Amino acid sequence: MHQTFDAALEINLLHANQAGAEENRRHFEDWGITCFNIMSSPGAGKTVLLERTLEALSPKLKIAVIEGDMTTELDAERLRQYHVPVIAINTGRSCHLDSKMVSGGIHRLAHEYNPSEFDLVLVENVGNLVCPAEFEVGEHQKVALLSVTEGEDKPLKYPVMFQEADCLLITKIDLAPYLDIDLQRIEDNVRQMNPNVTIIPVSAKTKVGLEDWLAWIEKQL
Ligand SMILES: Nc1nc2c(ncn2[C@@H]2O[C@H](COP(=O)(O)OP(=O)(O)OP(=O)(O)O)[C@@H](O)[C@H]2O)c(=O)[nH]1
Ligand SMILES: [Mg+2]
Repeated sequence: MHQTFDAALEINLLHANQAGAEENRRHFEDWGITCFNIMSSPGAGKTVLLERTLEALSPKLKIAVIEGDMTTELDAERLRQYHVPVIAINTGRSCHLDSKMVSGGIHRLAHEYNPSEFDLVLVENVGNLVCPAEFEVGEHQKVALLSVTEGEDKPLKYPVMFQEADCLLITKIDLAPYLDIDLQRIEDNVRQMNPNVTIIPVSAKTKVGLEDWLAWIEKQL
């Protein structure tokens, strides 16, 4: 009885979230904005990747960031140094952004700026390899990061994130020589979950692979 009730509640929750995500996407499209939802475990390198991305692209593209964190504005403050609008959303006890929270961020962006001026909105989700993949926020593409330090088996153990991703970045590849890790096995495990996903190995530290990531972004616009 309880299980049926819980399942029905979860379905309603996801339906309501989906409707909100579609409304957010309509706003983005009215304004000519492409939106990426960037997701990973805590510490896989989302904010550093955004720093390198803003450094490279913000001179030629008009970019805004929606930064999801449970309690702090630490990541938002890091990204504000790149002179782009960064809308910080604290999710409190929630382990992911949902479409309603992002809708609040979109309204703040539209209130403070002319949204039609933007080309790209980058949403950094809360660090979590499970829940963010279930809740669309209105993005056009889902970008997942998996760092080499997390282990080759993660695509098999946490499949939804890898099934949902349009682009999968294998991050921190500069650390691979110091670990007992097989990059090819990571790729094979990702492909087992999602045969057509774009896979880009990168290091934000040495900048290896960054050109491929930037080229992928430009292709989506
Ligand atoms: N060696 C190395 N370290 C990296 C790389 N990218 C990120 N890091 C380090 O990994 C740590 C976490 O990076 P963040 O960018 O803060 O990770 P995050 O995914 O934004 O973390 P949360 O927002 O807390 O989920 C930091 O100490 C970074 O310096 C990389 O390419 N190579
Ligand atoms: Mg971060």
